[in-house]
Amino acid sequence: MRKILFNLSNYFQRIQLTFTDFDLEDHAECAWDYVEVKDGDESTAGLLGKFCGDSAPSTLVSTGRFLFVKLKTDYLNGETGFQATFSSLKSESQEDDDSALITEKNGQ
Ligand SMILES: [Ca+2]
Repeated sequence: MRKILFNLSNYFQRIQLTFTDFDLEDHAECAWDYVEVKDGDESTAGLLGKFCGDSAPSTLVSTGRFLFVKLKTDYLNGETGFQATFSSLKSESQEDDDSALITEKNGQ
């Protein structure tokens, strides 16, 4: 099992994860091999999706500065796995803060 926790230092950023290549052992409930993506850190986070098979999930975006990715594989029938890229996005609250600052400056 492999685990990756994206943890941005900026509280006002979100993480965008895009799968560029995806092939895991297929199963109707993804019981054997799968990627699990959670919206937050490991223990408490809500599930954004659990994926297997050979069609790449669509782009996922966290609501905050954490995104957790877990790859689980068993001892049989491995495929090539996955590749993904990530980038950080400004959250809406950051944009609100920016506009508040601008308003404040204009008012001086
Ligand atoms: Ca397997």
